[in-house]
Amino acid sequence: MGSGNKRWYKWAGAMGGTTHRYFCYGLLCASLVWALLLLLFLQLSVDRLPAGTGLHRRLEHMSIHDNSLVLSPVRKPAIQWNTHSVEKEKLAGAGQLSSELGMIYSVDDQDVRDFGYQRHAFNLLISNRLGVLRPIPDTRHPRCADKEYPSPLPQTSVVICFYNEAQSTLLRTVHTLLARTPAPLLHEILLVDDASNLDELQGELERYVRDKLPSKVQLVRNEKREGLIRGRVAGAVKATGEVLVFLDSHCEVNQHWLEPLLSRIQEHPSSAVCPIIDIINPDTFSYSASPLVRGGFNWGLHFRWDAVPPELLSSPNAEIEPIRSPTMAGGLFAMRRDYFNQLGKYDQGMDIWGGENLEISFRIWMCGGLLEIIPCSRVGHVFRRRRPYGSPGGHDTTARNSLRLAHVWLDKYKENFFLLRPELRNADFGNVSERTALRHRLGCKTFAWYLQNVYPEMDIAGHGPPPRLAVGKISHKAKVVQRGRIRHLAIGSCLAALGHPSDKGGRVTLRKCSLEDANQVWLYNEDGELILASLLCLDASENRPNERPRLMKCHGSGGSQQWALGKYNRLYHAALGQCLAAVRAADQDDHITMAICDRSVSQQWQMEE
Ligand code: UD2
Ligand code: MN
Repeated sequence: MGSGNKRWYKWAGAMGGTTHRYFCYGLLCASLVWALLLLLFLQLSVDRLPAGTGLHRRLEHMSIHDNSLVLSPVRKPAIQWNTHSVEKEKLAGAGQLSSELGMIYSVDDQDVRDFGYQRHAFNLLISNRLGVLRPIPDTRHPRCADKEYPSPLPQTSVVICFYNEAQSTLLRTVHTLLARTPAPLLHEILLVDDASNLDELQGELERYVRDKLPSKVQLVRNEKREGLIRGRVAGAVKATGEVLVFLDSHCEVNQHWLEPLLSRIQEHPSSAVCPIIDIINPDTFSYSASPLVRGGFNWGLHFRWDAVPPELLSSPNAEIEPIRSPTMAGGLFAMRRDYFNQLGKYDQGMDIWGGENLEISFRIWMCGGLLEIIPCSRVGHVFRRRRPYGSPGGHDTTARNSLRLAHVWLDKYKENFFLLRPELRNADFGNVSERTALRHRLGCKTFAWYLQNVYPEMDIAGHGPPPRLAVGKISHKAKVVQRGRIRHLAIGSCLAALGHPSDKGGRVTLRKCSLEDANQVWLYNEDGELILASLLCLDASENRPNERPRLMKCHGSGGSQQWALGKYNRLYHAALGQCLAAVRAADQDDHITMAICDRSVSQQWQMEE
């Protein structure tokens, strides 16, 4: 380019002065005419694009924001509701997400995304773009569709307690409930606001509930922050349905989720039943099926998922029949309202978050009830990697709540807990006399009985090997779809490790393409991973936009390691909403970084054999 320019000046300079001037005027006029024609053409093409297509939206955003070079302050995310009808949902089928749903088109999009990760620990940009109702795959076992449920079934009050939940996830929880629950079974939905201070959850939410939702949806406000435990009790006290269902505020219920729960409760009134909790990925909002697992715990009094013991899976119908579960995860379950009250609701001395799920699980089993997972009922939940909120005063409420439950329910086995948490032996946990009185009043069995009869797989001494854990690294071997070098089209060099390809955390760079160099050989597999030299995966952390990607151990769970070789030769990173770019800086070495996708030549790559 540079040498081309020099040639042009030489040629122009060789011409006479006047000729030169006329030539320049001519050129200027011609350019103006061309520019006008080009503008006209662009306008016509945009008008002809169907509204909502990627390009249309893209241009719309660019025309508004392209000149805003100054970073704008974090703004309240604007929500564009996709008013999707159930009919439309059926027509669309349970389609997968467009991989470009998280694409950042403007500084405003970037703001929404950053604000979302900070306040909610998930990709708010995608959540907002999904609208209030979207198709999700029917993840039930195929034989669940043949099951028939008795009629009538009891009416249900759904209690959803929330604190600073994003409006889009909260309303999607409500709209999926309205769309996928038979209306006669849904008595009411109680939204309990635990004194949130997010703007969008104040007047705007109140108006939405009043004007856009049926009257069976009600908003109840806690005067001060109570935490999810007392918050749920406040909802349960207001509820008038025969059955209570508790849900987190970022769920999407699936087809026929309620009928299997209610019919089991009808058969067995003193039971608490849970759906299988499907996974909504916090970075991409993709919805995927969870395997059939059950609840357990460890002596640190943390909930964990366990594999279902094989003897419970021996019957031919095991995958569609209720499975007894020693504990519940906590957020999603149903039980009769009278049973919930008679069993002592929750321990209202517990604050904010944690421990209540094990407490109610032990109480159910030890006091004569039944706790089960119902595989034909499925509800998706956004599983976040961190809790985005704290507790007032910054207290560790989980430790205090766990102490309360240990003192009331664990008998001598609380020693196993203190063995792991010696610092809590003399810590304050308030007064539990009401709860111990409740235990006596209900004539509950001992914790030794629970361990022997409900959770015999548990290591009683508090050491030794834990039972088969369901979670952990599932080694995966995704099919390779392409193998080769990744060439930067404009620069002509290939993507390679900056250091040794086995250096974890190492950067990537561009090198002269060479067929001999193993350090330039990438595998692209059906999980969207880009694996260098069969060793490490190209990884761009979801919460670090505009930064340089690294080579990391392949984790097999998408998100930070999921790439799409997409339109305009770009390497798109769905979780981040950005594209891989090579930056040429005069004062610096070239470097590879994540950047807002802009179709420029700096972002064009090609994978070649
Ligand atoms: C899991 C449970 C959750 C609860 C928790 C232990 C699932 C899917 N989730 O945590 O229901 O049992 O373990 O306590 O099993 N909230 C309030 N006020 C607060 C804090 C939270 O209303 O002060 C709401 C929050 O908006 C959400 C619900 O309580 O709707 C659960 O909180 P979470 O989603 O942060 O908890 P999670 O899923 O990590
Ligand atoms: Mn949750």
